[in-house]
Amino acid sequence: MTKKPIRIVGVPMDFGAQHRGTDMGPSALRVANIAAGLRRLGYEVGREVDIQVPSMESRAYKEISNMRFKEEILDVCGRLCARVERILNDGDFPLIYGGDHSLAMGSVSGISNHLAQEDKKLGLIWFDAHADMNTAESSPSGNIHGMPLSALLGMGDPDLCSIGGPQTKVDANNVALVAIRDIDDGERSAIQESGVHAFTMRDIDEQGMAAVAKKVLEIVNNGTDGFHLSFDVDGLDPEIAPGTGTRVKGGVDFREAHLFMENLADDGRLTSMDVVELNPSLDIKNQTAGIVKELVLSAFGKSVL
Ligand SMILES: [Mn+2]
Repeated sequence: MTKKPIRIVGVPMDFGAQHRGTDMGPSALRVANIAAGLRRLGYEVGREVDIQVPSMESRAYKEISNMRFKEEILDVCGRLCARVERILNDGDFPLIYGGDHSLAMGSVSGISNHLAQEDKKLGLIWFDAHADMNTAESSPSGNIHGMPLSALLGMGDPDLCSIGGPQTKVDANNVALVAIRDIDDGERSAIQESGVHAFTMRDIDEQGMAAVAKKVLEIVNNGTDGFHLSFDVDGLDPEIAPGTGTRVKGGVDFREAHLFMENLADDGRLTSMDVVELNPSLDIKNQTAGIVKELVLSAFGKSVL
């Protein structure tokens, strides 16, 4: 596996979430010092940058909205999209520190734009307890972090769907959801109608993570030129990863998560990654950031032998 230089981009944003605090995620990941671990594995890690995000307190509060802070999120995602596209054009690997999951509309749009220049396509792994496939119409909360995957598939609000350009960002055929276990009623039909591939916790329990990882890699590599991992911390079991705002029991355990990441590393076609929804104000002594660090290093090839 070639070791592309890694470029870390912090996105300290919590506009898309219900609970405040994901804006502190990049700091917590830096305290865990993922970059030092990556350098020990032999990667060049460049100077880290942040996308500037205004604080929620500086904005007019919109109490009633089916897309809370839409304008702010569009602005942040548009700038993140351009940044990610530039990093990929330089031949480097973008590693995004979130921030709430709405930022994936920006990062994945940037990858899509980069590959579209050469008529290429991407695959997408959505590791998450949720499907994030609501639209403004179906969302029970109006929180945009529950909508990014539908927007990337071209479903829902036209503005959210058009970050970085009007094209659909990823084919549903090349999308694999992993670890899902909490789906809103409106999302169930969206999953079925869209054609995305969903691997629930039941699939992982019955088939084992090795078999699920193999299927996931077949889906995201089918006719594509690499795949992106959007890693929502809430996909993990809350026992090991308490530092997130939307905890759901019965998630992926430490060994399963490691095995999954090791399989991605062995595959060698991972182009880019987001780590999202880490909320240090809900964590215990930065334990969740520490777990995430170990998993990220596994995805970049850290192994026992
Ligand atoms: Mn999510």
